[in-house]
Amino acid sequence: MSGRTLVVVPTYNELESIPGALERLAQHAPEADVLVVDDGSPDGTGALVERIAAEQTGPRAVHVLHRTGKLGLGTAYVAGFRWALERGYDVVCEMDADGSHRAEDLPLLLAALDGADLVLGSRWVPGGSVVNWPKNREILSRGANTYTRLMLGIPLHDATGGFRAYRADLLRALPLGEVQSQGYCFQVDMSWRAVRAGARVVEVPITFVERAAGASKMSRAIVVEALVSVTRWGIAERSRQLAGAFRGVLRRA
Ligand SMILES: Nc1nc2c(ncn2[C@@H]2O[C@H](COP(=O)(O)OP(=O)(O)OP(=O)(O)O)[C@@H](O)[C@H]2O)c(=O)[nH]1
Ligand SMILES: [Mg+2]
Repeated sequence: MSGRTLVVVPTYNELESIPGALERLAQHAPEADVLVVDDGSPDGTGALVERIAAEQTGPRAVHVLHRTGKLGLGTAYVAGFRWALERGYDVVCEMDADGSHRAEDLPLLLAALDGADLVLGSRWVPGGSVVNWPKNREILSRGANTYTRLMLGIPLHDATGGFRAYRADLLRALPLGEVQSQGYCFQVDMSWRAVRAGARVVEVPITFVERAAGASKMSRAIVVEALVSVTRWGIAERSRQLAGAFRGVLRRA
């Protein structure tokens, strides 16, 4: 899909990874502007991105949104989405800074947006893959996605992934102020809200590469948040469906 595109990249201590990520984006998606949302990284990621932004010579602009401290991935993305909507971007993408999401896959996501409102870069559809991921991470991710699909009844194979492209119109239609989730849960929350809003959500295969430098921010708390929320949402959804069916039976009786 054409139109002005912004790639939102959240960072917390990604000093080693962010220069390469920005370089590869310039190479593979030269028209897309970038917004790095940095949570006051103690390693100086924010200041480094400021320097890189000032040196840009190509067609794209690099911006930095500095936040005061580590406020979480969900609020970082919501802040980035708001920033994009205020500036009239047509397409807003999410991408990690750590090299796991390959800039060369971004044009595939953007192309698929022609027939969709939200495109998910997916590890768990035919053609998708993970590189250098420990077996336990793969089992966790596959398991979490199967559980999410069954609990919520949505036909998505990688609702926890954070490499995606949104039409700005969809983001405008979703109640961003209501989204409390962080971590993987944020990605599931947004996918589910999109499906319930009637959006066209499609998945395209990506190759996901384990980070080569820096530390993961994945934690037990992030996994528990996702598990608890998906279970809660699933039960609420089933109760709604049951109540609807029950009302139907009563009407017919
Ligand atoms: N602004 C901001 N960025 C964050 C925060 N937590 C994580 N990030 C960034 O979000 C992206 C994904 O975080 P990762 O640590 O790679 O987490 P992950 O991809 O789920 O886990 P790994 O597979 O271990 O890398 C990276 O670019 C992080 O720097 C946060 O609280 N605030
Ligand atoms: Mg990562």
